[in-house]
Amino acid sequence: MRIGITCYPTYGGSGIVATELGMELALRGYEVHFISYANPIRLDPDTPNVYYHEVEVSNYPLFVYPPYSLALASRMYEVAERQKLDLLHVHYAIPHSISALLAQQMTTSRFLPFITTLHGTDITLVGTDRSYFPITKFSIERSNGVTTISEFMRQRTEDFFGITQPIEVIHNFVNCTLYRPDPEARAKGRKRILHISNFRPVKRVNDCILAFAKVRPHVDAELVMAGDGPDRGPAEQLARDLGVAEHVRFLGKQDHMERLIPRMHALHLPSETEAFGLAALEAMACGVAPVATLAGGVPDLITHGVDGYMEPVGDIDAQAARLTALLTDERLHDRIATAARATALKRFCTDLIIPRYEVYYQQVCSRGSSGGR
Ligand code: GMT
Repeated sequence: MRIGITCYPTYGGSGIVATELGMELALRGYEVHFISYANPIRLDPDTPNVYYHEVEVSNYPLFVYPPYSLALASRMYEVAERQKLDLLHVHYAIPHSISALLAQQMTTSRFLPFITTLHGTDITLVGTDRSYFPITKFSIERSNGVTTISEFMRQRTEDFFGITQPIEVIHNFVNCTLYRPDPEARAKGRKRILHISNFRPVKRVNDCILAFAKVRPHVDAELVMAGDGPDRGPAEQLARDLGVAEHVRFLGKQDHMERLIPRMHALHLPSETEAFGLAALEAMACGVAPVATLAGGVPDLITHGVDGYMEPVGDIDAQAARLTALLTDERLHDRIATAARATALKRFCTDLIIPRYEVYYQQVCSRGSSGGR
């Protein structure tokens, strides 16, 4: 089967999932064509059966807002025709889904189905913006298949957009061979708490600093902040204001998370909302205990008190208490870390989840143009 995949190629979770999915499918013999404005960051160019097609958006003085959605639709259509694609699979609804619909309509010689995977803020934030609501609803309804990454997202999409067609929940996945514990690396140096995100307001990055300042009096720990985004500056300032700056390392964007994560003891994910929490899953696969918020789709992943913790959004004291306990109580840490790895292995490994996409692709393609969802 030949598949065109479109995603945001930067550091967001949806781009990571799309890229890892494409590479896994390619290993299983699919021909995978990434169509995007930049090379997806985790894409290994050496992977056989993987191709990359850049979308070029010309900038003309008349265009205050360059029409990326149109350039993308044209490129999708061209690639689909030339490479004889069987299917388009777009990650993150806006604007990829509507571009895929246009590409489908331009393809008059045959039926070109497209699947939209909803990842998070395309529904929880952006899709609820008045200016995006009608087009997001329309593009979801017109998709030949829709998947999302947690029960919460499915429910939220149905309730908010009034979508009645079935939405398939296919959880995010992790390569448990690549993401694995490294007890020796972890044993070296101080205790370490990790935060990974794109530092947007929804991630509540300052809560990491506030909680860390409450952990410090109990344990000589270090906070490692991986990623970058608009809230990085304010978080650095807060660390200085609270007198913990010398114990906080801001790493910026990182390419090889599988090398960084296993050195950590706990992951702190204090998000306002989180459709799934891929960062928490990657941490769990590495045997790093997650302390997250009870928000969105996180309960699909973490069982509170068993393989991690979920505390209320903004409850710094509760989050700091969990982090302190994990860093000071060796037996507790081992129990949670071992269970976290077991959860990743048992429920979210690549080998369990990728076949779900394969089956879904077959279903969508076999329905043809007349088959509704
Ligand atoms: O919204 C973001 O933080 C980025 C977004 C994305 O689509 O790039 O991440 C979402 O997708 C991830 C991968 O499926 C999920 O693990 C994240 O929970 C989700 N983020 C949010 O819902 C905030």
